Amino acid sequence: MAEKAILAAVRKAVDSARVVDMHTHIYEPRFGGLLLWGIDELLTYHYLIAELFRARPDIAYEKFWNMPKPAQAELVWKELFVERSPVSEAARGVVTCLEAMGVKPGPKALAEARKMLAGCKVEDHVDRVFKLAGVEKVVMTNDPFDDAEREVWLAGKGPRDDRFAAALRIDALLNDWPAAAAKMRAMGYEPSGGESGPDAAGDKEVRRFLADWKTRMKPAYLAASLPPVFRWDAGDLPPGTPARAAAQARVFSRCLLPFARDEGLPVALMIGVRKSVNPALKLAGDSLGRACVEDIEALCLQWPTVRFLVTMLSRENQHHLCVAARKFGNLTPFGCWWFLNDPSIIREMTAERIELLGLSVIPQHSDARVLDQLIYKWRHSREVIGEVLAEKYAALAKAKWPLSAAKIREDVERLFSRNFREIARI
Ligand code: FIX
Ligand code: ZN
Repeated sequence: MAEKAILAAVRKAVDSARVVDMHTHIYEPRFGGLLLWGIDELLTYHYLIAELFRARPDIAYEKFWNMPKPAQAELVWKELFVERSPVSEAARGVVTCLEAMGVKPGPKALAEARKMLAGCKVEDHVDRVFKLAGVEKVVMTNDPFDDAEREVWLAGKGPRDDRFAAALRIDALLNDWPAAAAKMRAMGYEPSGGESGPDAAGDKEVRRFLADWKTRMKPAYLAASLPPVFRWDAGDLPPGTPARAAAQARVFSRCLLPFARDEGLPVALMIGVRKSVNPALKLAGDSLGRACVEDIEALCLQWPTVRFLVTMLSRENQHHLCVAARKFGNLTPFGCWWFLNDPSIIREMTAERIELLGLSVIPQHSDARVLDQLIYKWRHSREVIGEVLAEKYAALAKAKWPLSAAKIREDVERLFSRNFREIARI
């Protein structure tokens, strides 16, 4: 194939690939208000709120939080889209969404978008956004410790929309054992043990809890977000280990990992978040820290039958994570998470992943919190991932390797859906 034809074939394959988005915070419409959508939700996304306070550090946090959401959205629009050009990734994302939905981008677009979406049925908007984003299926983030969400699951309101897979998210169990144990007791479980985690009987109750929610949710994987430093092995607790770390290690090694192994469930670990570095920013107040990839290597070595999906929040961890994945076939890096989901870093991460791991990675997830974000998060990512892939195929062609549009399509499908489907067995 001539280079021009290759570039066109790669661009076509990447832009038309049907995506399975393995990590989002969006919900099926049956979850009601938990599914965020529309222009006011787009503008009050926590990424943009952080950027608003950079543009207007004079605004008191509480004053902003006490404003009704439409007023918050109007303030973000004024400061980041009218007073300034929306050049940041999160702001440009809103512009991409507006343009894709047929709203003429510009200072008047907020009013026009509100008018266009007013009275729109959420189910129709789901269909429209999935089509515009080229997304076939998303994985939700489902937290049994969230009271509002738990009610929906317990009510058993169906039928489920099979475009939305579940993920059983158990941060609370790992990162705040005493509070999780209290909630489990209120749900009718007996997680015996103390501040430092469950005892033997408590381990059984935690596994019963996990089994009940696995039956209810039918999750694609178990998921947890972890701080940069975390303990996962109760066997190596030095004397004087703080109770919180001891509890985390006990729940991880005596409940979560054996359960995942026995049930054949993949474990998705999102590592490196430092919660509430600036509490006044609420969801926008989290930051990151460099984690220890050696711990992930040890985890993969000790649990060889568990399939680990790992994303890390620090740019400095990415290369070592790729090398670790070369050592362990049960480790698959995924996504350019959160502060890494920017074209300049997606380009760097995708190139080093393809160079070190070939087609055996999951290059992206959206982390969409607002339904409409699927449009921009995937359009922006396809743009960059396509450029990186085109360069690799052009180099193959230069060395006279035979290429075809069909083979390129097949390769691209692995990256955008097949690798995840095979790991999650969905
Ligand atoms: O832990 C997570 O799932 C993170 O992705 C979120 O907590 C975070 O707020 C987010 O949405 C980042 O994109
Ligand atoms: Zn997330």
